[in-house]
Amino acid sequence: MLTSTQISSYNKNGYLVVKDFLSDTQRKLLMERAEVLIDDFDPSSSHSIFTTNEQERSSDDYFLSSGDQIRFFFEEKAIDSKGNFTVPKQKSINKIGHAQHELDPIYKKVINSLDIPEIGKQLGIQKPRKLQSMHIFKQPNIGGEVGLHQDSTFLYTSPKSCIGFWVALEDANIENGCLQAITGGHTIPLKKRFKLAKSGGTEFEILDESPWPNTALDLLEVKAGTLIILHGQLPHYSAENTSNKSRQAFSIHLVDDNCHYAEDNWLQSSI
Ligand SMILES: O=C(O)CCC(=O)C(=O)O
Repeated sequence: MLTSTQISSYNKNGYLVVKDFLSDTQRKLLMERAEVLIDDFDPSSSHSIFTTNEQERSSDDYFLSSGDQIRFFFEEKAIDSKGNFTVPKQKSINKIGHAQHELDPIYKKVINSLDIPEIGKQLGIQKPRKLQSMHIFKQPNIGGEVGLHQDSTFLYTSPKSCIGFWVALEDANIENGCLQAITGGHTIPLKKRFKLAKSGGTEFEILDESPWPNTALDLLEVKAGTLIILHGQLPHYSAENTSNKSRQAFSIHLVDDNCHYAEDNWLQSSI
């Protein structure tokens, strides 16, 4: 649970860093489980790349129907122009998502042992719903950039309620593509929504035309086990990982079930 000082800090900055949120045992459980899931995954069954540049953000059926599944998305640079893998399978995955918190016994047990819903309530969510989980790899040398974005763009409710819980499974720093954020930027209006288009596929709806403020991003360098709580309107980013160290993280997003979940959000889940 958070102290009143931590809650004030979150409200002021739009994010909060909480050290030692996950134990070494819990981190290892998640990382070892991911390895087993990847071993069991047949890469010939899908070539879905998670393109981290927002304009090209993956919107194939495999991605769009992953809200209540456990699916595997490749790093863009893991597959060459001829469709051949440039790295071994374990090093090719950008992320696993988006429902392992419900469907996988090990993820579920670890996540349910954390007081994420209670913290969500402290931060204003009345009826917390764990909507989406992601195991993010930021693979050595090829880990893709994640463009500056606000999470409510992708998980939209009325009123807006999304909060991201991002946990470093390994040390995250400038070398391997740690998170970066505009401190206090959660007061910036939501720029756009990513949604299902009536004609099929997905589209962005522009909500606010103004440019991002000309402010430097703050580096959120953290040790393994640290939680970073991200307000749904906080602009955040991570650079490519050009180092030879991975930067694994686990994230889960809460929304308030008392708020209206948009029918045209890309993520639709039946669980
Ligand atoms: O892990 C990253 O590099 C980005 C994660 C992110 O932006 C998110 O979970 O919203």
